[in-house]
Amino acid sequence: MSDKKVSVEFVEDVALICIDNPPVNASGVAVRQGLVAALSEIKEAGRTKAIGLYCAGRTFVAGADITEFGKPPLEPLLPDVCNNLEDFETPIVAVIHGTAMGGGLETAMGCHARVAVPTAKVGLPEVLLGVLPGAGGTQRAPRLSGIPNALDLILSGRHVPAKEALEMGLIDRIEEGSIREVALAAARNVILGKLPTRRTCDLVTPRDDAALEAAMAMVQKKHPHLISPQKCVEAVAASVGDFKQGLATERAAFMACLPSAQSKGLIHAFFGERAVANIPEKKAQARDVAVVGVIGGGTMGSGIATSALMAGLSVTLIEVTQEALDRGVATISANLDGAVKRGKMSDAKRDAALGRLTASTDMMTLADADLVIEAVFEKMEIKKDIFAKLDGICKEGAILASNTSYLDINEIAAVTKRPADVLGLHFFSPAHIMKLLEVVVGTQTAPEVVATGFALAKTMRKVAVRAGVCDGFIGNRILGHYLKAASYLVLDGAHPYQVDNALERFGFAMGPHRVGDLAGLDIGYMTRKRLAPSRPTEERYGGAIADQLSENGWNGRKTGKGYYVYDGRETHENPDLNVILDAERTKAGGAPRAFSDDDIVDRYMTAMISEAARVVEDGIALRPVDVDVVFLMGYGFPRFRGGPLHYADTIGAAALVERIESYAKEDAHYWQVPALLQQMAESGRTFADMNKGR
Ligand code: T1G
Repeated sequence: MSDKKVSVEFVEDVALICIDNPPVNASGVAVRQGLVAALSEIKEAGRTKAIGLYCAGRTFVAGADITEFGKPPLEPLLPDVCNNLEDFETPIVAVIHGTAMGGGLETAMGCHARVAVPTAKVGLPEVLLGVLPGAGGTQRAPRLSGIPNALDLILSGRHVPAKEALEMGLIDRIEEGSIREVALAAARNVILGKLPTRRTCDLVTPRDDAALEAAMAMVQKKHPHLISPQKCVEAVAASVGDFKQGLATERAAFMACLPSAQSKGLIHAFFGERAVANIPEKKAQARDVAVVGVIGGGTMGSGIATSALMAGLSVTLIEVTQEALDRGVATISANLDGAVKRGKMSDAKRDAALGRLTASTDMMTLADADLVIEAVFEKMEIKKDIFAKLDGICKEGAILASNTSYLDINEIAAVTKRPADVLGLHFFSPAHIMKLLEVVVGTQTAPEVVATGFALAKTMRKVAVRAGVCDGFIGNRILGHYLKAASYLVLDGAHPYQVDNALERFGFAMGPHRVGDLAGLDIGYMTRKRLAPSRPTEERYGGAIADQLSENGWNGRKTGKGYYVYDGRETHENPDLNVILDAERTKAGGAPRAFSDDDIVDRYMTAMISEAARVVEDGIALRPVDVDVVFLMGYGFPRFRGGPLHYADTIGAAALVERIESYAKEDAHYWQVPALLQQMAESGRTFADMNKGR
């Protein structure tokens, strides 16, 4: 197959330019060079009256080639290619299918008209990568659709369906048919005067200072940490003036964002969410899953059932009593209503989903399920009893999964005669909203069962990360470790509110105490009691303050009081907290001292990175990026920082080792240098190096 990315086909007085650069026709340098060459070829031929530009494969250009970011720019640059298209003397019609994103839509806006098939979507999602449309998008979109629409598109990064794009003025027509035929017909319509064309740069953007001011205020409030949203607004503002000056303003803004750590973090996140699908079992044949059994209709079970129903699967929900079953069904129904309210599904789809739900108190109903997910109490004995029963009930080849958040999958598998069909599917609450799924692989889990877990995640529009078996797998194991660091900070003098505020300024959606109140402080309380027998004697106990809160019945939001007091939608400081802090600090015998916000962030992050390094070292996570994706998708880690181990590379292993060694002077048991980090400090290897090619 020729590696030519762009071809020209002459059909009488029409020329068709076809871009063919799988998988998504990203406009890498070969595509850009090919487009320039195609225009020269057409000019040379001299007989063309109109041009149709379209793409082969599943989509129109999905954007600039993000893999080129951070490397020396290769001519011709995309902005120049878009200007070449616009300046070309023969009218060009872009024909859009799939998703014309970023540089793809910019390429289309550089053309003289745009036609889309009904299923096409367009967007300018560059802000999600920490940059902004850098090939004229901030100047052409406002000229075509006005400043409010352009700001909506550019600041949200959302995918706009063809019909809405037509209403916005981004496209001119919607036509059915095969892409090449639509392109040929569109070009012919130009020649017949049936499809008007114009240079976008000749249009004038209507002033709208109010929209610009409102947008700037919104991004400063909503994204105080981020650079590119404000730069987006500034660039769009320039679109009311001279076009070439506007392009220069856009270029400057783009170049201010591109080298930023934020953009590097967001791009790491983008590729990371795809890299985690690269597992050893990738080639194994996943089993078909049409009917999913869910045991337990509590928060998790009903959330999992909702997610499966929304993905088009049939669900059999099992509970022990009719009352519990009714509660589960009611929760599922409420979850689906919420999805309709959020515009995630239509009424009809909601009704169809409920039609696929079977609810029963009889486990025999699971006999024909393809995969069963147990989501009951986190008690090993209860789970073992259920898996032993399932083993006898479920058909051969059915997969048995536990939603346990930390228990040993191997121990559960051992009570069945089918350990190869057993794995962990650890969903995150609320399961019908959170995208992360830890697929926990037991020592005997068969490759096709792992592959089925990943296929199920894709069906449920979740991101699966492969995890080995240990207490807490990837996320909760690391969480348990760094929460101890937070508790030591508080015992040593930092106020819980200062810890929360410092970490929220770092970029976390919520600090650990606010998260604890939201999840329920009793969860941590029960975990500490569960782990108490195995806690090493030399380990400093940090849970006394949280224990006091739980023993007072103050378990957070659900009880109206925890670290904070909750009054409806209002959150206030807990006036009884300081007495507990003083009492427990006195009991601990330390001398409370002040910590700066930086101290707090450094200790918290160093603790997180240390345990994350051990999780990689132990092979519980396949790669560092897998840990990053777990924390980005499941623990509110700030996306622009790329995840704990991407962030670790910005500090450097040697500096991290130094920090741990200095902290170890206070607590040599807790602060130990992970062997992997020590090796990295000596060799200069980075976590990014460990991700390469894996
Ligand atoms: N560059 C390079 N590779 C890309 C890519 C891109 N723009 N988009 C996708 N891929 C890879 C992806 O990593 C995966 O690789 C494969 O293609 C399939 O992707 C100047 C500067 C288009 C909605 O942000 O949103 O233009 O894992 O699994 O689910 O203003 O891809 O198979 O090896 O996501 O069908 C702006 C990013 C770029 C769009 C398709 N564009 N892409 O989703 O497939 S910046 C974007 C997407 C820019 C200009 C600026 C999605 C998709 P692998 P996939 P999908």
